[in-house]
Amino acid sequence: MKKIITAFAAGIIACSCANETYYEKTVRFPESATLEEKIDIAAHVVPTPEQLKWQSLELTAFLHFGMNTFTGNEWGDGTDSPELFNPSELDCRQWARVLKESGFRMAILTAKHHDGFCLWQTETTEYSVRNSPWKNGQGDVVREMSEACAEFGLEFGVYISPWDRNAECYGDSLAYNDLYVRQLTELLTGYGKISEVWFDGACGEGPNGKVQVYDWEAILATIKEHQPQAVTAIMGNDVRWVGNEGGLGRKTEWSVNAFGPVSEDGALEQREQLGLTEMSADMGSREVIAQAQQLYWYPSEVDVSIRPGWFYHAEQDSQVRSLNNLIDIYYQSVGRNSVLLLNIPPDRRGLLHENDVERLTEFKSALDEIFDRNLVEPLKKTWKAESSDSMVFDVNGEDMFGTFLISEDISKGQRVESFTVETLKDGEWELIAEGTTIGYRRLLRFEKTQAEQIRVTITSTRATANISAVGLY
Ligand code: FUL
Repeated sequence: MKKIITAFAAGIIACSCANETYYEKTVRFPESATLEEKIDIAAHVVPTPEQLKWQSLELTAFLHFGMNTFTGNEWGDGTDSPELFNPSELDCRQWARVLKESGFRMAILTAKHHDGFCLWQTETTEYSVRNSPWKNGQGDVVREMSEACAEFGLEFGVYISPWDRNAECYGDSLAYNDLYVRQLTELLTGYGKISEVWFDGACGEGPNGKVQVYDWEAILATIKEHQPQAVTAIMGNDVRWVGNEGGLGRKTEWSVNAFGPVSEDGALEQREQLGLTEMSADMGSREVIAQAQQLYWYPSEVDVSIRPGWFYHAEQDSQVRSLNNLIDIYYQSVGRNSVLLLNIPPDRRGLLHENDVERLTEFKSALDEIFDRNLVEPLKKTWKAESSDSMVFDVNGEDMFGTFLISEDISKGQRVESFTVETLKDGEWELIAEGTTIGYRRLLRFEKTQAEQIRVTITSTRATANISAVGLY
């Protein structure tokens, strides 16, 4: 039976389950902790239920749509006339249907990008769909998309840029924080369930030359109040930016790491002290933990666009990423313990363009084909592995395979530091693949081969590993 207690001690939030103690989302090490104790604590940091649910979605779509779609910009300066926003046949049901059919589980819409133009009927600014010719100013893209997501069974999220190049009060910190919280509140209270709120990190100076100081405490509290199940990303405190926009996750990806969210007390100081940035290759190794005072469950999200731009530009119609490239990105993101956030920008008609739709259809078929049949018998129960434990799986000796899949039950933390995969052919074991971290999912690709058996060895783990799935495709 799982006994959960919540205890507060020196900033530690703990939950005791049977005889193990788990730390939800963050832990501060006792001053006296040895490295060995720190590693054991690291192995018991677990995601919140919301982070766990988010990770299991695997594929999220990003929809960059707004003023830039009509001006051809990537970043508007907030002066373009609302008159320009006029999709001729906007159909959010088409977006949701295509995304659902392509295997996506959530869609995040740019309700407001840096130009400040709001895609919903806001009371906070004149710079919105209300003053556009689209549907005589009566339209609401956020409403249409939230309803379409509900209809097609997708989670719905919003991108609301903190940086606002239209708002006159931007840079007057108190006034703008107030405006921003009101905008968020409208989105969080008027459009049903919101599952992710995406705050990007881009920021500039306001018209008065002042730099905006965001009130993250108030912003995050607003979300907790109205949509407690939503995760917050990037400048938020549940989901971390992977550090590039090229679709490349780390081979060694610790969801439990020393790179804390900006909103957490002491996190920025620790980043500075350990020299960590979003781009750091290593945020969670033993070497980093040895220097850290605090750890976080702060998993990575890989955001990348299917086209060169984040917004739709007709001249990029022929530059939709190739199928092979998308498959590589899948292996480099979902296959590297991350969620893939793939941007598919609707066009000026207000539709996902035919070229993108075709590529998404191919993407779905290709993944279905790769993962069609697991050649090893699935685990019947969690494999509890200590360092150097192996498990052997029968394979029929005839089928070709080139992908290995392994997962940890991350509800009990992320623990595995390294593992190997060997094949048995004609009485000889041969190493065909090896990896470091596993986490929610690790996929390894190798040259297609056959074998009578495969042997999986957990070569190093921080505590008993909880392997929940093994697959061979
Ligand atoms: C960045 C923005 O500046 C880009 O325009 C885009 O929205 C990307 C996803 O995030 O911070």
